Formats: sequence, structure tokens, C-alpha cells
Amino acid sequence: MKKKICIIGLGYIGLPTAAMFATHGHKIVGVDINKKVVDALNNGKITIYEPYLDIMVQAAVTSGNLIGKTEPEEADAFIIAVPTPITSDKKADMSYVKSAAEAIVPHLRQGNMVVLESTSPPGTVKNLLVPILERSGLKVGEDLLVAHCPERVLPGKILIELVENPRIIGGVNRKSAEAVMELYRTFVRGEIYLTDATTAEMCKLMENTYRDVNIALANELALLCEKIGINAWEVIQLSNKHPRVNIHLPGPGVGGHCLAVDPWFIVETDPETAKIIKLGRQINDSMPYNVFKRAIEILSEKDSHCIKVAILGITYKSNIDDTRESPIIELIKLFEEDGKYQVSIYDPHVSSYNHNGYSINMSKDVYSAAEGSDLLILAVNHDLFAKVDFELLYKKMASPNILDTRNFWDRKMLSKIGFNYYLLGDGSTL
Ligand code: SAJ
Repeated sequence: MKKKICIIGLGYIGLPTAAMFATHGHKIVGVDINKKVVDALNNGKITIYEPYLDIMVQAAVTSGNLIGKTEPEEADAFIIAVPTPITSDKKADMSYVKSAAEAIVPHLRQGNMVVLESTSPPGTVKNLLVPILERSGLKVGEDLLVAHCPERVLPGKILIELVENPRIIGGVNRKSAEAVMELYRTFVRGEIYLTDATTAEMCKLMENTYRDVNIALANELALLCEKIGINAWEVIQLSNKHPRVNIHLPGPGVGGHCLAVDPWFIVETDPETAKIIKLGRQINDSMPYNVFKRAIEILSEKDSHCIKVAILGITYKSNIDDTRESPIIELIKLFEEDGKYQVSIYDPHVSSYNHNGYSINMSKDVYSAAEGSDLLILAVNHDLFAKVDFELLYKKMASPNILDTRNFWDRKMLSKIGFNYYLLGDGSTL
């Protein structure tokens, strides 16, 4: 049966979810406190980049099934997809979830569903959401069906993963979980597994923690191999031939709003017990500094007061425009704080960067960023960087040093042109 659904939060999760429900026949009110986002939506436009999302949103708005508003209103179901950022002392900031829940209370009616999609510390539905919703006077689990349905989509592949990924739905009781499952069945083709709300919260956090800890292991291996004088990428490739081994990839750090944040929500719950999780976070957070140190070693021959470093890529991973928690920002800051370096940055997906009063000047292309530089760091493996004209790049640079942090470029080809090619995690080039 077609429903009216109010989706609170029109970001990387809320907007695609709204468009998905709307193009499957439901009436969607997309709610955001940012008027610009709402106005853009009502004009069929979007303010974030995600492949094909613009087309889908436009279709949904044109059909009349998706409209944007700055306040929630009465509906059959409410989906909360607001951010759960991290505070400076690494605690979950639940203020957006709290205000979204409070905003829907006056509109709740008997038989409504409330779904929390935002990634939250274990116990959030039980201890934070339910007490707020109970202010409506409705009996949670009977008159009001409540569940956690964590999002699991990969930025860059959101639309396909929304449909195909398996989902976990954790209800305050079975009745709630089953009702929410029926709603999501509208477009989810993957398996749907039902459980309780706190288990669902922990599953979501552990999925990202599992990945974060495994990347930390790969980063530790990279640092070890640099010291031992061997190539970590070869170790990984060969070790992964074992049928039960899947070592992840090292890199300049772990960013994004998920892996760099979610493990802290578990640490916060029990810091004494969550030892590996915390250490993994610390190792990954140290990677920008390790890249910086390696760059300084490469540049140590240079006797100059102003050394020019070019950095390619500023996003937290390849082929997206998202710079949240990007380790590359930390790397840039390390060079700037040292004072000896002039840094130029280019990213084909980011034309300007300004966050909390800190702004970065972006170059207009690879070659203007590289002009006169003594070292070029490949920080993000955007597909577009495979198409660089390396002969031209060689001519532009003052000293032909490349530090590849992603094992993305062809060492042989670059060496043939005349570059000194260095690879993160490869001690054989030291
Ligand atoms: N990275 C590495 N080495 C690797 C893999 C990734 O250094 O081997 C780095 C990336 O460069 C990036 C960071 O990790 O900085 C995170 O990238 P990612 O592609 O692993 O994940 P996200 O943050 O874009 O999306 C994750 C996904 N979670 C898992 O794969 C377990 C996604 O499915 C979740 O929905 C999403 O978090 C989320 O919203 O929680």
C-alpha cells in the first residue's frame, strides 16, 4: 500500500532514500533545516554529488511524489536520517537525532512508524528515541512502531546498493520490525534480517569498525615494510592468495563520515574493553603524519627555504566529492604548519574548500598544481588521475619526485620518463 513518508535529513542517505521511495509510488515529504537544500530539491536539483542521483531526484520531483519542506508534518511513517557527528573528545553528538525526534512528536498518530537510519551508539533507540516519542502519549511498540534500520550504502554506489544490499532491521519489538520490513520491501531486493534495535545498532558500528581495524592492520604492515625494506603491496597481494585471508589496503589515512567516526561510538560505550578498536583508530589517524614524514625524507636532499609540494586529491576516497574527515586535509595542514613548504592542491571533484573558517586554494588542473614542484604526492586515486600526461608533468616539475600513496601509478613507466617514484609502504625504494 502506498504511504506518506516524512524523511528527516536530506543528506547522502536521506535524499537517495527519499528519491527511491518516491519513484516507487510513495508520497514523500523530504525535510531539512537547510532551506537551500529544500529549495534546490523543489526545483528538482541536488546539492551533493552522487552518480545518477540528480536524474532520480528530478524524476521524483516531476512526478509530484517528492516535495521538500523545512518542517515535518503528519505522515504514515517517519524516517530519521540526520547526521551523528563526533565531538572533539570523540563522543557521538546526538543533538540532530534528538531534535529530529522532538520535531516529529507533535505530528505522531496511532499506527505510525518511526525509523532511525542514522548511525548511533548502542542503546540509542531504547534510551534516547523511545522516551522522546513517548511524549506523544502513544504506546511504543503498539500504537507507534519503532525500529532502527541502519544504512549500509557505499558513497559512489548509493543507488545500486540501496536496492541490492541486505538490510538489518532492529525493532523495539517484532511487530515494529515486521512493519518496517514491509515498508522497505518497496525497493530493497536484498535479504532483510530482523532483530532488536540495540543489536542492529551494534551491527552497523561493527561493520565499519571491522573495516577500519583491518585497514589499520594494512597501514601497520606498510610502516613495517618501509622499515624492513620490502614492498607491503606485494605482501598483501601474495598473502591474499590464501583462501581465508583478506588484508585491506594501506593509504594516507581513513576518512569519511563512517569509518573514521563509528568505531568511536563503540569506544565511548566501554573504553576499557574496546582496546583494538581504539588502537586501530589511532593508527589510521597517524597515517597523514607518516606520509608527511616520508615526504620530508624524500625532500631532505633539498637545501631550500621554500620547497614546493603538489598534492593530487583532497577527498576522503576516490571518485567522489566528499571531503568529510579527509586525511588529506590533515596532510595539507602538516605541510602548512611546518612553514617550509608551499603546497598546491588539485582535485577534479572539488573546486573550493572552506570548512570552519579554514580554506584551501585549489589549483585549476594537475599541471598548474605541479608547476615548479619538488615533490608530487598522489593522495587520492581518482580515475581521472590515470589519464595524466606524464611527459608534460615531468616538464612542469622542478624535481621529478613522485610519492604514490595508493599504488595507483605505473612505477616502470614513470621511471622510464625520468621520475623518482616512491610508494607508500614500499621500503625497497628507500
Ligand atoms: N580505505 C583504505 N584502505 C582500504 C579501504 C578503504 O585506506 O582497503 C580508506 C578509504 O580511502 C577511505 C576510507 O577508508 O578514506 C573509507 O572508505 P570506504 O570505501 O571503506 O567506506 P565509506 O566510508 O565510503 O563507506 C563505508 C561502507 N562500510 C563498509 O564497507 C563496511 C559503507 O557500506 C557504509 O554504508 C558507510 O561506510 C556508512 O555510511 O557507514
